[in-house]
Amino acid sequence: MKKALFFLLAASAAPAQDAAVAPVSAPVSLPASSAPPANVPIASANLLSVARVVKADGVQRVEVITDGQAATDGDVWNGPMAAIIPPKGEVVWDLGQQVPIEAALVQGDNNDVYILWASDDGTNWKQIWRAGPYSNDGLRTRTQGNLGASARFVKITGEGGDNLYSVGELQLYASGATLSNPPLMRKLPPPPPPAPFNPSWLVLAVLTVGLFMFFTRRRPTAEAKPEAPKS
Ligand SMILES: [Ca+2]
Ligand SMILES: [Ca+2]
Repeated sequence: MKKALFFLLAASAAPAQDAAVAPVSAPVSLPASSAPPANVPIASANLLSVARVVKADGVQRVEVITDGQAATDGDVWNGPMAAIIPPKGEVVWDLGQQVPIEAALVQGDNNDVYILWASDDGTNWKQIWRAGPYSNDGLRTRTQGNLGASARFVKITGEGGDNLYSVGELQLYASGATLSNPPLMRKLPPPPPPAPFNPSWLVLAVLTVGLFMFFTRRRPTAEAKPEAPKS
């Protein structure tokens, strides 16, 4: 009984916390430390990461061109991390607004030329970079700075080579300094599939076991000595 009376007195003596809360409608001034963080500088971003594809007729896996991932250089030209662009095909992006383009990175099939185009209106185009062929096979990364371009629309096309075009990644930067540390994730190629089962090994194993059992059972009879004639 004394314990219950103690808690009753303690509760009545405690300050009413709800009364200390400011009304919801009261103006609130945040301290300086609560200000939102500064935006990530656009100079280090891939301008195509927020672009919209407006044309990609006949292109397979167009989404992998701007997903920020690239296969290891030397990977097969038509693997799952590369978009296949048909001959005379093109991929066109809308960057949303006119932006400066100072540097670019493209990973494409080694034996072709990949051309980067820029446009202010999506109709009149000018070449701003021709990424030439590469000596070694497979997907290969090319980079270029000092482009000094500005565009709202960009596109990439393939030319020359063997008429088989693929692009694993295309990135555009507002600063050439981004080329030293591009926002790019390299992925190792998938492991090769297991070797197919060769039935000839099974046939050889069965024959070996069969021959062993055959000769093992016949040996006592073949080696049995003839019984000596009785005198
Ligand atoms: Ca090619
Ligand atoms: Ca990619």
